[in-house]
Amino acid sequence: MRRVITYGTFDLLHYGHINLLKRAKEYGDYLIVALSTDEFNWCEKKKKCYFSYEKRKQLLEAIRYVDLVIPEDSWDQKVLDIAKYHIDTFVMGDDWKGSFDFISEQTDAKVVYVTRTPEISTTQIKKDLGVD
Ligand code: C2G
Repeated sequence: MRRVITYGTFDLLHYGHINLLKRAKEYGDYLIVALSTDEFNWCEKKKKCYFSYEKRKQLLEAIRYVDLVIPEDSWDQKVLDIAKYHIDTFVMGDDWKGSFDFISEQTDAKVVYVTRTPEISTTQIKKDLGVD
């Protein structure tokens, strides 16, 4: 079984995220999503989520490409996650290109950056809705 992992906040969930998850799943048979906790988002990413971790987890678990959702509560957990879950491929959108190359040096996992869906973002959604 080829195992894939990806990381993110996924709030507000939109089709750019779905594209990412679909593309990530194409690299294997089992996709794990490490979902940023509310605390990690607030303290480390300065992001205030609209949906709580539990609600974002519920949404992700309903997506056909996703097999398991685990918490992301540290920038430094990736190498340990890859060992713990026997990950073959680490996938992120290419807005992160280069940021996680160290993973292929420190683990046997392949690092793949897939094209980010250009025209959609949570920031854009909020702007279009006239909310801050
Ligand atoms: N993404 C995308 N297209 C978009 C928006 C997001 O492909 N229009 C991808 C991002 O590149 C990322 C994933 O969807 O791979 C999740 O995006 P976010 O929820 O914004 O997560 P981020 O803040 O990038 O957190 O440790 C890594 C971090 O947790 C990543």
